[in-house]
Amino acid sequence: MDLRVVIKKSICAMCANNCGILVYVKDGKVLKICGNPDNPLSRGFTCKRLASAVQWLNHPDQLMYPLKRVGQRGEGKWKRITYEEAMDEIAEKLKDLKEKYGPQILAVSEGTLRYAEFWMRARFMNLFGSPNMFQPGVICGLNRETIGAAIAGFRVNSKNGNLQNTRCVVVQGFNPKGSSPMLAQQMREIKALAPGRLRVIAIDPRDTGIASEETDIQLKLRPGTDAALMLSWLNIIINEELYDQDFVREYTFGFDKLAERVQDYPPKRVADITGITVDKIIESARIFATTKPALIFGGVGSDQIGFNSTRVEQAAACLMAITGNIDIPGGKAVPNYPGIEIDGNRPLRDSDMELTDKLTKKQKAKHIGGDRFRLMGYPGYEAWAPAYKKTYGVPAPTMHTVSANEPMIYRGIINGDQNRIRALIIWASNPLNRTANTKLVYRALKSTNLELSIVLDFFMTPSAEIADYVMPSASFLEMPYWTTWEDFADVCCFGEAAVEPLGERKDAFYFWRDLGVRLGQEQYWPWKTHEEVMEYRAEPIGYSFEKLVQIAGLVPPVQFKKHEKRGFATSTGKFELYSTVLEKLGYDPLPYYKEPPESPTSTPETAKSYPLILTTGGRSVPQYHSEHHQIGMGMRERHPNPIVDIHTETARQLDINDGDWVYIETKRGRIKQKARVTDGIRPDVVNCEASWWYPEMPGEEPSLHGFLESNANVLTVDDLDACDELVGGGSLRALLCKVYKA
Ligand SMILES: Nc1nc2c(c(=O)[nH]1)N[C@H]1C(S)=C(S)[C@@H](COP(=O)(O)OP(=O)(O)OC[C@H]3O[C@@H](n4cnc5c(=O)[nH]c(N)nc54)[C@H](O)[C@@H]3O)O[C@H]1N2
Ligand SMILES: Nc1nc2c(c(=O)[nH]1)N[C@H]1C(S)=C(S)[C@@H](COP(=O)(O)OP(=O)(O)OC[C@H]3O[C@@H](n4cnc5c(=O)[nH]c(N)nc54)[C@H](O)[C@@H]3O)O[C@H]1N2
Ligand code: SF4
Ligand SMILES: [Mo]
Repeated sequence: MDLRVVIKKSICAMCANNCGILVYVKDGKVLKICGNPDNPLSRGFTCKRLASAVQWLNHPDQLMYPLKRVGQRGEGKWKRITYEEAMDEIAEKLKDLKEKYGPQILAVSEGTLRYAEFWMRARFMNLFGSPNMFQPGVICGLNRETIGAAIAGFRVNSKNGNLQNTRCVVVQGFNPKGSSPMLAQQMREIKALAPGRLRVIAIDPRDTGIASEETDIQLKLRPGTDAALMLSWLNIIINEELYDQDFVREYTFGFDKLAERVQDYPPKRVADITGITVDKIIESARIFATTKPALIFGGVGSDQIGFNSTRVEQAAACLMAITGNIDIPGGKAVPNYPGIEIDGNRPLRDSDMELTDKLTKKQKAKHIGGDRFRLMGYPGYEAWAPAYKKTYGVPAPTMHTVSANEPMIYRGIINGDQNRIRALIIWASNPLNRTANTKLVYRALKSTNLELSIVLDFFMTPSAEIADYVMPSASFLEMPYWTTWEDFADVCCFGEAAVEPLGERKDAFYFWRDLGVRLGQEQYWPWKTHEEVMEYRAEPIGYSFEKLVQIAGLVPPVQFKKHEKRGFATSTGKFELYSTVLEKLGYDPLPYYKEPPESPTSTPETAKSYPLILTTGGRSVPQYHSEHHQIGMGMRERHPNPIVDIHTETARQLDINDGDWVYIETKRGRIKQKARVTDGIRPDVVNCEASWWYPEMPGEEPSLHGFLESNANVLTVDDLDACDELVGGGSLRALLCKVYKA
C-alpha cells in the first residue's frame, strides 16, 4: 500500500471541452479532482459535471470485462471471455468476411469527440481497406466544417473566438448555458465587467438565457428557417452598402452573384417565412453589420434541420466575410495551420497519422453515400483538400470531413444489399439513442444481415445490449491524452493516466493496434504503448512524454491578417462567396433557403393532425447526450427526468400543467417526457430532450433499458430526401408533432 498522495495531470473527457485537471491519487485510487490552472486553454476551469467523476468511475455498472453474446441479440445472455480470446475471434471473423466480400464491408461508427485520437481508427481502416467510417458529426457541426473547408479553407462559423475584443455575438441555434459552460461563463463575465460592451443577438425559438431583455436582441424564429433569415441579412447589408468594401474587393470571390441571389430574400418575404417582424430583421442586420468586430456562434440548432442545414452555415460564413470580420482581433480567427511550431519543427498532427494514402482509389469509391452526399465524401474532400495542403503545407484531415452515410448504411443492411456493411465496430457511441429514426436503426443492428457487431464502451448501453461483443474501455482517468480536437484547432493539450485501467478495460489505442497486428498491419503499429506514440508524435520538437504532461498544452499566439499574405486555402485563393467546390460537385454554388421537409408550409396535411413544431436537443449540464443517466453518480439525481418545454398558453389549451408527464407524438411514434411550462419558447414550438434511456430498466428485450420510452429519435426523420443535400445529416428538428397528457 502506498499512502502518499500523488497529483496526476490529466484531461477531463466528460465533454469535448477537454479541460485540464489535477487528479489526486492515493494507492491507485482517485481521491478528488480539480482544475489544472497550468492548462493553457482551460486555465483551471471545470464544470459541475466533473464533481461527479469519482462516483462515475466507481459506479457499479461500469463494464470491467469483455463480453461475448451467447443467446440471440438482445436476449441479455453474455459470457465473460478474456481480451485475447475476444480479439482473436473478432480478427478471425473480420479476416473471413474480408476474404469473402472485400474490406469495405467493415464500418466504424463513433461518437462525437468522445475520444481524442480518431486517427487510430482511420489508420486501421485505411490499412484494412475500408472507407466506411461514420459519426453523428453530420448533424453536429461537420456541415459547418466541410462547407468552411470548401469555401474558405477553415471552419468559419465556430465558437473558438477571442471574445475580449468582440463587440457583437450572434448566438444562433446555440445554448451555451446548457452545452458550453466555459463559454457561457466567459460571456457572463464580460457582460458583468463591461455592461453594454458586448451585444448579443440570439437566434433561437427558445429563450436560452444568454441574451438580456434590455441590451440585446432576441429573434425567436420558426425552427428550420435560419437560412432565410441569414439571406435576408445579406440582402439588407448588401443593399444598404453596410459591407466591408475593401475586404470584399480584395479577398472574396463571387460577390456579384451573391448580391443577385439575395435579392430573392427581401425582409418582407422572410418575415413571413420566419415569423420575425420586418423591423426586427432590419434592425438586427444593421446591428450585426455595424457593431464590429462581430462573431457568429452557431450551435447545432440548425445543423439538425435536414435538407437545408449546410446552407445555413454557408450563409453565415458569407455574412462573416462580407462584413470583414475574418482574421481580425475579436472576429473569426483563421487557424494558424499547421499550428504549433517550435524552432521550425512541429509535432505530428492527427492527419499525419491517418495514412489516408494507403486507401486505394478503388476502395475510396466504395464509400457509402459518397456519390450522393458529395461534400461529405471523397469527391468533396478531393475537391478542397489540395488547396488546403498547398496553403498550409500539411494534409487536410479526413477524420471529420469524410463520413459514410448512416441512413444508407442501415437501409443497405435491412435490405440485404450485396454491397452492404456486414461488420460494424461501434466505438464510443450509442446509435440507438443518438441517431434519427431509432426504430430503423434497431432493425439494422438486430438484422442477421449484419454478421458481426462490436461495441466499445464504459457501460451496457441499449446499443451494446444488441451487440455480439462488448469491449470495456478505459476512460480519461485511466489513459493518456493528446488532443488536437481532430486537427480543427491549431493547439494541442496533453494529459497522463491518473490510475491503471480498472478490471480488463483497455485504452482504445490497444484495441486498434492489437486488431491491426492480428490482421497483418504489424509494421504500421511499431509502438507498444500509447505513451510511445505520443513521444513519436513529439519527436520533431524533442519533447518527452513527461514534458508534454508538465506543460499540459501547446497554444501558439493567435496571429491575424494572415490572408493578406497567403490568401485563403481555396482554388481561387479567395474567400468564396460563390463556391467553386460546390459547382464542381454539381450543387448550387450559392446559399439558398428551402422549407424543412416537414412543416406547416411543406406538409399542411400532416400539420392538421400534428399542429406543433418539434425541436429536440436543448442540453442541460448534468447529462452529456446518452451518458450520465445511471442512478447513483449524482447527475441523474440532479436531472432525473427528460424535460419537454411547452409555452404557457399552449399548455393551457392542451390542459397540461407544469410537471405532467406528456406524450409527444409524430408520424413515426410517440415518447413520454415531463412538461416544463414556460413563457420562454414560441407558442407553436415544443422542445424535448434527446438521448434518454433508463439504465435501471431491464437490459434485455423488449425493454433494452427503455430505449423507446423517452428517446427523441423515435420521433425524428432520416429519409434520404429529407437529409441535408450536401452532407447527409438527418432531420432532428423542425418537425411536426402533437402533445397530450400521458
Ligand atoms: N434527437 C436528437 N438526437 C441527437 C441530438 C439532438 O440534439 N437531438 N444531438 C446529436 C449530437 S449533436 C450528437 S454529438 C450525438 C451524440 O451521440 P454519441 O456521440 O453517440 O453520444 P452518446 O449517445 O452519449 O454515446 C456515447 C457513448 O460513448 C461512450 N463513451 C464516451 N467516451 C468514451 C470513450 O472514451 N471510449 C469508449 N469506448 N466509449 C466512450 C459513452 O458511455 C456513451 O455510451 O447525438 C445526436 N443525437
Ligand atoms: N450538458 C451537455 N453539454 C453538451 C452536450 C450534452 O449532451 N450535454 N453535447 C455536446 C455536443 S456534442 C454538442 S453538438 C453541443 C451542442 O450544443 P448546442 O448547440 O448549444 O445544442 P442545444 O443545447 O441543443 O441548443 C440548440 C439550441 O437551438 C435551438 N433551436 C432548435 N431548433 C432551431 C432552429 O431551427 N434554429 C435555431 N436558430 N435554433 C434552433 C434550441 O432551442 C436550443 O436552444 O453541446 C455539447 N455540450
Ligand atoms: S465536463 Fe466540465 S470539466 Fe470536464 S471537460 Fe467538460 S466542461 Fe470541462
Ligand atoms: Mo454534438
